[in-house]
Amino acid sequence: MIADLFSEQMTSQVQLAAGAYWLRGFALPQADMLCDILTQHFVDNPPQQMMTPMGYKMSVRTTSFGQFGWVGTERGYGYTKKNAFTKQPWLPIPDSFLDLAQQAALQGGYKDFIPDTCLVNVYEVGSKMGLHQDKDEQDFSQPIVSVSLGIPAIFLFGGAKRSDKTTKLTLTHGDVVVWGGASRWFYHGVNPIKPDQHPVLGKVRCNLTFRKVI
Ligand code: MD6
Ligand code: FE
Repeated sequence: MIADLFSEQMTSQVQLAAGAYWLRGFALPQADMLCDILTQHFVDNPPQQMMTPMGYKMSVRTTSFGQFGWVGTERGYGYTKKNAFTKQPWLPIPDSFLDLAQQAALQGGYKDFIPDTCLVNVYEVGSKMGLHQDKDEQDFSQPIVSVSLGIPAIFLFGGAKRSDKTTKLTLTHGDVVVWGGASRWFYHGVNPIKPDQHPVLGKVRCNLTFRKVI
């Protein structure tokens, strides 16, 4: 009974905009398992600091699963079929990750979400991501599903214009944000991560972002 009450408190759904939802605690039941798989993945596919088109190194470190992996270079952002670090194709998205992404999309009203990429971002204290739109994909009919693990982050969710007001959400271990439809192109970003400690991941935040590229 106490456990039930507790888990109810940890899960709630907040609408952020048309087609955008914050699913608090949605991934909590699977969160530790996700962390285990990630930790294994990092051994052979170590997260790398990507570049911005302006020639700066991003503060987050990135790796991927799926048919496509997200890359940032001085020539721009995009997707590649191979990991430039290992020269090998990216490993398939684990079924447990796919199930979670699909369930979260469904909760946001998006049916038949079959992502072909899972971007993994590793944030250390001070890592951040400036306000941007996700527009490196070809299929904008599909939503973005973002899963937070580890220490908290302040996530900024804005509107269609960079200058639109942003909502600040504190995302914690197991939170999921889904956005698509009218909000598929909405600006978003992550404030510099503050020092904290998570029992499983330690001093880092990991973020999984599922998308359909083609
Ligand atoms: C996050 N990441 O790591 C959010 N978008 O919490 C992103 O919004 C993102 O890492 C486009 C391309 C790469 C990203
Ligand atoms: Fe993004």
